[in-house]
This record gives sequence, C-alpha cells and structure tokens, in this order.
Amino acid sequence: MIKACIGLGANLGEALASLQQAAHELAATPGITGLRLSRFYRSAPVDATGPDYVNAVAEIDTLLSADALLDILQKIENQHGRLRPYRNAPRTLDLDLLLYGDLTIDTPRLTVPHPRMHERAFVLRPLQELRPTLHLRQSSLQTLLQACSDQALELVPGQHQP
Ligand code: PH2
Ligand code: MG
Ligand code: MG
Repeated sequence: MIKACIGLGANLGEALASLQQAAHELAATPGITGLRLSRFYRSAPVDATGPDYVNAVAEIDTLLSADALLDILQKIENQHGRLRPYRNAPRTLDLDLLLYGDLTIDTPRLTVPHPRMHERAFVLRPLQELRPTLHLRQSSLQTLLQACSDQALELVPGQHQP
C-alpha cells in the first residue's frame, strides 16, 4: 500500500462544499481507502488572483499507480466544472498530487513531490496536521512554514479539532 497526499483547493463557487464533496468522492473511489482529511483553511491567492481560497489536504492509502491516481483527480476536477483558461486561474476545484509514498516522479505529466508545496503555507499547514513529523527537502514542515509566515491562513470556523 502506498500513502499518497492530495492538496485540495477552490476559490470559485461554494468552495468549502466543493472540497467536502471531492473528499467524499475520493473516499468512494475504488482503489482508494483510509482517507484522512485535514481541517479547512482560508487564504488569499498565492501567485494568483481572484477570491480567497479554501484549502485542505487528504492522505489516502492506494495501490493505484501515480498516473492512475492523477487520472482520477482530473476526472473529479472536471466533474466539478473545472476550466483551465490560463495558468493559476481561479478554479472550482483543484486536486494536486502532492506526495506518492516517498517516491520522486519527474515526467512531462507529473512532478512529485509537488514542486511548489514546500513554499506554500496553504499546503504545509494542513499537511502538518496529518504528517507532523514529515520532512521535505530535509526541512521540517515547521521550518518551512516559518519561511512563508507572510502567507496568512485562517481556519474555516465551526470545525472540530482533529
Ligand atoms: N493554488 C494555486 C495558486 N495559488 N493560492 C491559495 N491560497 N490556494 C491555492 O490552492 C492556490 C493558490 C494554483 O494551484
Ligand atoms: Mg494547485
Ligand atoms: Mg492543480
């Protein structure tokens, strides 16, 4: 079994509801088990424009290949009306494969670990809930978070503690 981590984000439409529904869809997908979901965070767009984002991270267990998993993520994005008019355009749903076990993948289609996750608080903070001892590029998530402390994150209110 491989443990994979997926970043969830949205800043168009009912962003929180879209992320909750996407998490249910992932959990119900054949070949995916044991989904654990972080809390939801709100933040301003980073290197992008548009409304504030809602973000979360999910960890899953799977025997699917990374490419098969990416196919599933893109299918769920498309079912949520995802359009791609330009790079980092506002979106109804973004599902990024962040980590696939401890594998490094570098193909035209897929780069894992996700090439920008180490500098994005909206990924690191929810990931820290699920994987508190994880290191990326030989740094703890806490150290990486300190380096992007200018990116303000707020917990979406009304959630239970993990
Ligand atoms: N995703 C991006 C670009 N910028 N900013 C925030 N706050 N959250 C995101 O999910 C996000 C972003 C490209 O995928
Ligand atoms: Mg993304
Ligand atoms: Mg994406």
